Amino acid sequence: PRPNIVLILSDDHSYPHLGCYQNPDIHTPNLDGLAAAGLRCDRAYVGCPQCVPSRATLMTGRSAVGLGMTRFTAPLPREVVTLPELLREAGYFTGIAGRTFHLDGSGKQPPESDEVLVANGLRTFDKRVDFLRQGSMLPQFQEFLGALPADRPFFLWLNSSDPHRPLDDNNIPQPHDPSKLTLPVHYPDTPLVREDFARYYNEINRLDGHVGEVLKSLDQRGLAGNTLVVFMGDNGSSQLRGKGTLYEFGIHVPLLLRWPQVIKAGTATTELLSGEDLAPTLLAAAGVAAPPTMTGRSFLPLLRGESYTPRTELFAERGAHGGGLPTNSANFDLGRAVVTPTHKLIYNALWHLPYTPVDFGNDPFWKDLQAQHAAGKLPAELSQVYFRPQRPMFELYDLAADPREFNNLAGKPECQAIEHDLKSRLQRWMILERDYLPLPIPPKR
Ligand SMILES: [Ca+2]
Repeated sequence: PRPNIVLILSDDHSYPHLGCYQNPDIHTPNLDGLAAAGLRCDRAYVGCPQCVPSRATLMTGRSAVGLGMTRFTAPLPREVVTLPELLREAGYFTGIAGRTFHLDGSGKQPPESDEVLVANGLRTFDKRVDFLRQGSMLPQFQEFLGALPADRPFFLWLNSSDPHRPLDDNNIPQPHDPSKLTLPVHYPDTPLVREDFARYYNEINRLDGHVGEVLKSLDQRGLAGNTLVVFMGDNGSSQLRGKGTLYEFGIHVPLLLRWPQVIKAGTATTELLSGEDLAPTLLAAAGVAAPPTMTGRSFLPLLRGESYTPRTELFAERGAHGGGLPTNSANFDLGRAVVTPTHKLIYNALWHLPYTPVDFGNDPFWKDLQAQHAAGKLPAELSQVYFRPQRPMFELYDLAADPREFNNLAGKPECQAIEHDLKSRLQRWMILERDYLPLPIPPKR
């Protein structure tokens, strides 16, 4: 029989923040159990470091650039067909629930935009699925299960609100102790940074409990055996060099898949996987052909333990964020990145702008870091990374040798060949995706 599919998306969650990724501090028994019963992907990347465009990529198997979704408030064009629609056509009962307000170009729009969206029928998701809800993930999951027709497989996309900011205090019974955490390697170590980070871990622990409830329900209803469960982050953590950036914490996310009888338990892969690959993979799992317009590629062979041609590169895009005016690089930044098995090249088209964090620019730990930088109290290396007045136009990192992405190799004579190779790959992709940014390799004069 065709499998049911449950896709659980966490909101703002970078790769290393799960126990199963050898994180020594965080307590995520349910997600670790999911990984142990299936496939753990160690190098999965999303197409964008922000909700709306990344989710559009996941749902369509295409890049945000190719979709024309680089402005955060853009609605998905009606003519672009999404994963749940293709599954519905093939007989699936389909739903989207939980934190879903960014489907049609983000929730809060001014009346001037609303008017245009309504008059032109640009809010489309209620027509794309059988079951659409916005709100709390767990009760809506139960409601969906209650609405299931007896004779059809189902697809449900469940969107968690965790661990998105604001980070709640006291949200779990046994909170993480800030003083005992091992901070990420690119982090300054201050008491306020530790407190914030512990609160972030607490929200991931709460998310883990919710995932446990979902898995328990599937078990109790006898559905687990024929259900492919996918867990993924929609983009990286709202943390330093995370969400809104093309560094690892911005685009490298957790991805776990459990499918009894098909995926061998306890397996792991270091293959490069892109957010664009999710839709074609889930379609293939359901036996549905992916439309030729999808640029992602199915990794179903990896799930089946069959021979798989590895990706040699993937791409990511940063565009406008939220709905604000372009007053800083949190609201508006233009970047592109290419990632290979060993390296990453970032192209900052708005290199003139300093780094402004997304979602925590007013939080106490960031204000404190700003003050410490101004007083010359931060280590010089960290001051340079977080507070330089302008960024380089190009950044090239050896991801294995330099996981912090601090040592920019762009412009170094000994790295010229690899820099040119990565720029050429990015150039090719930008041409094919009809990117509007200037290409990274200009004509010779
Ligand atoms: Ca997000």
